[in-house]
Amino acid sequence: MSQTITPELRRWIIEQASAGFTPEVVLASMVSSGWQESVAVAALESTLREHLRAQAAKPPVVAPVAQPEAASTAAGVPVPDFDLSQSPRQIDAGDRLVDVIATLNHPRVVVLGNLLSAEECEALIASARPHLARSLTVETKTGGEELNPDRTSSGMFFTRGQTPEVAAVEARIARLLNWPLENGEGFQVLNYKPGAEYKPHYDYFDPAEPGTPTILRRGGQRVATLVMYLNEPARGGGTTFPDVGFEVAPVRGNAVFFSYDRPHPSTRTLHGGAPVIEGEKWVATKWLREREFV
Ligand code: PD2
Ligand code: ZN
Repeated sequence: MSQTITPELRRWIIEQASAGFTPEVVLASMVSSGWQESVAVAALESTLREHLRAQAAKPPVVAPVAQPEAASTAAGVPVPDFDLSQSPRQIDAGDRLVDVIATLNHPRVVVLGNLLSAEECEALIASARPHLARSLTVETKTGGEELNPDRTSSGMFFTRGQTPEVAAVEARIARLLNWPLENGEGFQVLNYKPGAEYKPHYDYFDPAEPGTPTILRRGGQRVATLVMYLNEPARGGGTTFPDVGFEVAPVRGNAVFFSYDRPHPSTRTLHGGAPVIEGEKWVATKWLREREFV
């Protein structure tokens, strides 16, 4: 029997988390009222993730002061990266030569050209398009959820290996980064119409948020992001890194990679999707976890 994750359920999950119930308690309560555990875990994870995003998009109430010592000075975890020790112009992905366009060390950012062929970009868009659903955002004043056409993109998730193109690109990424394919989440495809944007945020899960322990059970923290551009908006839609005044133009087949060895702003990986001004924007995002993502 299939069970549907309704807006009411999402609202209830956020209320429970805001009231201080741990994800385990919320999960147990859902299971005891008849939810399949796998559906309940998926509902918890996606709802709390959206909630984190909306929270991250809020302007800070006070200017950040000193960050906790341990978080900024302790050794970080291993993260994926490309072998760029010899400053190669191109790197061999096995089935394709990929261009190295630009690199930055802090934050660690690598811009790649020609990671995907035009045909792969088209195929990913075509197989994602029928499954797009508008992202929900949390209305910051009321805590309720609403659709905001100016500020949200539409999205969908592929599972790993779901289509031949997904499988080929995943294998390419695993080889380039020397990071196990199993440690990757399925691609998320986002479509932005004119006016849509993705406010600056961090991709790691905030350790202080109540839903984070549940999310981390599926493969640990996110440690890197690869945003792949599937088309080219005529104006706008760049990926921005506000801490360092850096912006990557969305060029079909290109990608921007960035890594974060700890879930902390000291990584300088605050990033956003600038508003699309003309045309539309399609991206596929790959998030890499510390361990196997199950
Ligand atoms: O579409 C983008 O440029 C973008 C910007 C920030 C995507 C993401 N974050 C993401 O998918 O996390
Ligand atoms: Zn992001």
